[in-house]
Parts: sequence; structure tokens; C-alpha cells
Amino acid sequence: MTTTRAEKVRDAAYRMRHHILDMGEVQGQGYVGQALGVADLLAVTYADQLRFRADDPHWPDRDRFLLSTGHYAIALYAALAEAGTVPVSELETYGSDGSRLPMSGMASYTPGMEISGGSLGHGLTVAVGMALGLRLKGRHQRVFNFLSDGELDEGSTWEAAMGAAHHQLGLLTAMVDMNALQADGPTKGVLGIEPAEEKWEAAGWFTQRVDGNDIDALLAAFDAAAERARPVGQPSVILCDTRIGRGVPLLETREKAHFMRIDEDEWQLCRDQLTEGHEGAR
Ligand SMILES: Cc1ncc(C[n+]2csc(CCOP(=O)(O)OP(=O)(O)O)c2C)c(N)n1
Ligand SMILES: [Mg+2]
Repeated sequence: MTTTRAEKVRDAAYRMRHHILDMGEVQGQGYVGQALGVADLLAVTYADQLRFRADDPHWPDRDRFLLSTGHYAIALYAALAEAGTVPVSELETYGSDGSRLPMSGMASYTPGMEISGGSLGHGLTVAVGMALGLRLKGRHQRVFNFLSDGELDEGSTWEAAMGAAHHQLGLLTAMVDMNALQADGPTKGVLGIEPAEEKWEAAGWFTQRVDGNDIDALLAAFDAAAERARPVGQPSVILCDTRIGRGVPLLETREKAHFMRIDEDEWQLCRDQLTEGHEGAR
């Protein structure tokens, strides 16, 4: 039996979700809800789209993946562990003193992490500079920027968006986690960003919006972006509507919170539910 692309990605996302729960349990807390929500998106990125060498994070010909949201580091660590850049056995050090895996991402600590995000609203500006710089050097790697819906409330993101279109950075792809949530509550109550597609289109981007937990839809959207990627052209954005806690019903149905508390006795239940859901879908 041959494994399809979608099955490969689905299995990677499943293992990543286990890594996320295991890391979360080490600290008893963390941005587990968001990370579970974007596991499909990062699995498509790392298991299917990104050109990189797991054992050589500085390989000059690699595509760049820039995580704007430092608080999502737990999701990136899961992807890097699944990819083989970070040993799975190291995940148990998550958030501990001296660990290469701090709770908020630090590029200088973690192999495969390109930027220290976390001061939100800056990732896309860095991505634009990086895409311009690579093009000036005659290099044709793609630059992927992962950002959050909260960052669409920041002016710097839109300056970068306009700059990318103006400079025709056709190898730049942004993916936005549209989880409808921010630290202060639902995005629509903090500062509404809809209609988001129209805003990106008006800024000059090739815009797609998909269910961020539908792997087939994600693959199709990323393929369409890849198809159009060229050194001088239109940048691409994929707006991904994700569900917080995805894959773990206990967390999916819990009140949505930027920082989710999970009790000591709930972690194993989370893992069991994740496994049941994955086995059931086969
Ligand atoms: C420039 C800046 N302002 C405020 C914060 C504090 N902060 C940390 S996470 C966060 C929520 C932003 O929304 P989003 O990234 O959509 O969060 P999530 O979906 O994870 O709730 C905020 C305001 C920050 N890190 N950087
Ligand atoms: Mg959000």
C-alpha cells in the first residue's frame, strides 16, 4: 500500500500533537491550544513543502521559515522534532533552565529557528527584508512567514504587506493562523480584521483562505502558492482558519483561552483522546 502525501502529513501532525502534549505536561502549562490548532499547518509546511536539511539547519539553499509568534515555539519544536532537527528525547527539557527549547522562542538557542519572534508584528517585516536580501544576492529560496490573526491588528504588518507587493516578492508566502483569538479575548472584540481576504488582496497579495485543519485543503492551497512562486511576482498569503485544541476534544470544547490551564490528571486523557481520534480516522 502506498502512503499518500495527505496520509504522510496527517501522521506527522499526529506525532507533532503528541510532542506538544508531552512538552506541555513538562511545564504543566503552555500555549498548547494554539499549537494543537496549527499542527496540521506546520505538518504541511515541514513534511511536504519546505526545502531544508534536517541535519544542517544553516544549509544556504534552504527555504526560510520565520515564526513571528514566539509564544508558538512549542509548535515549532514539535515540527523540528518530527523533522529530525531536534531529537525527540530533548523535548522533555522544554522550558527548563539551560534548555535549547525555551518557552518563548529564541533563534540563538534552537537549531532550525530562524528568528526570535515574540515582539509581535515584526515577523513579516523581517521576512520582507530577508526575501529582498536573498533576491539581491541572486538566491531563489522561498521565505515563509507564519503569523497570527492578532498580528493583523498591527500597522507594521500592513507596511510589510504593502512593501512585499511593491517589491514584487514572489517567493514570499505568508500563512496566518486565523484562530479568532488573542490574549485579550476574541479577535473580533479586540480589533476586527474582517474581511481579511479583501485586505490582503487590496495590499496586492495572491490570497487564499482555507480550513486550517483540513490537510487536503491546505495541500491544495500551498501547491497553488508554490505554482505561482517566482523571484519577481506576487507574494502569496494563506489565511488558515484553525480550531484551538484541535485533535483533543477535551480542549476543543473548553472555553477558548490564550493560555489554557490543563490539570495534572488531564494530560493522559488528552493523549488518549488524541490517539483515539487518529485511530478512528484511519
Ligand atoms: C508587540 C507586542 N504586543 C503585545 C504582546 C503581548 N502578547 C503576547 S501574545 C499576545 C496575543 C496576540 O494575539 P495572537 O498572536 O493572535 O494570539 P493567540 O492566538 O495565541 O491568542 C499578546 C498581545 C507581544 N508579545 N508583543
Ligand atoms: Mg490568535
